[in-house]
Amino acid sequence: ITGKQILVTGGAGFIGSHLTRALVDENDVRVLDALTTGSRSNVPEEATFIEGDIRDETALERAIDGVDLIFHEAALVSVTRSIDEPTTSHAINVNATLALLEKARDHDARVVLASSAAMYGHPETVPIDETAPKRPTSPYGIDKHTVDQYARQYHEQYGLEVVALRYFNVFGPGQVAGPYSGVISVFLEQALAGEPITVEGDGSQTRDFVYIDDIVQANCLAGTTDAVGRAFNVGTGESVTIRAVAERIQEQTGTDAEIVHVDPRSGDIEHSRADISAARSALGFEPTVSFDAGLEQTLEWY
Ligand code: UD2
Repeated sequence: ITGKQILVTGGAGFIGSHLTRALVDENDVRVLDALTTGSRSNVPEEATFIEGDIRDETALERAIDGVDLIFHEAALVSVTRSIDEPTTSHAINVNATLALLEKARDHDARVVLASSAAMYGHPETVPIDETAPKRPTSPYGIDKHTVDQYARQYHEQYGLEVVALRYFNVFGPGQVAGPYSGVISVFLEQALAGEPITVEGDGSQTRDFVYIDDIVQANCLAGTTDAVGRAFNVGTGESVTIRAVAERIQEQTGTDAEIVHVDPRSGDIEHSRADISAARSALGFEPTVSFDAGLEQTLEWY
């Protein structure tokens, strides 16, 4: 993407900051971020930083005014946190996103929306294609399902150029571990600290882990595609068990940390693996980083 006026919401966070760094050389990029989980130091100098919450309509208006392309990455991203705080999840993931779509409509800006595989819930079969039943098992999944539908609606009703990207499990450098963070960052921190690696449940649950560079690739393709008004899975088409993730991390870090099993997580999805044929054919998306290579690069970041 070149020569565009771009807004990245959540641009100080894990996914948003990688995207901002990829865009900033060839475009005018603004970042809107409340710095609740993101950090200012993630935002490159060349980007214009606006500190503000996407729930604040004044901040949102200021951020959107004058842009022609929006990557909407700001969200409450944790499934567990959404179960603890469903109204906060709804306010951020649904209400603020709807306000953003409305402003994008006013300003005729394209929106690339971070949607999620969490909307599928427990799939009947894997791999999961975009037409699979949607039975989300968490407020987070319900919220992402809702905005994914609004995106399509905004295209059909108002002709807004919208693309929804249904991320599977994203990982990579810059994903900071915490109680609400992605499993790979949690396991890596535990392994490096020599603390027990906490597998929730028996570890037989599977996930399709997609490396951050490929998420950036998908977003850049969505920013210019003609295939607007659609939603695409973004994963690798491969999956691994959580137990295997713990073991790979044990090996790659050379830690003495043991793998322990703790209570399974409520609302947890058993199996998840993307069918990415739609993204391949319509966007030209092709994952480039294997799970092991991605893990190595993530480890180097620590
Ligand atoms: C991730 C994303 C979510 C959404 C979804 C799409 C994060 C934080 N969440 O939710 O935003 O896009 O993927 O599919 O990235 N686990 C352990 N031990 C731990 C932590 C987690 O065993 O210490 C397990 C957990 O029970 C689950 C799996 O690892 O089975 C993945 O958990 P997660 O929180 O990384 O991600 P997920 O799939 O709930």
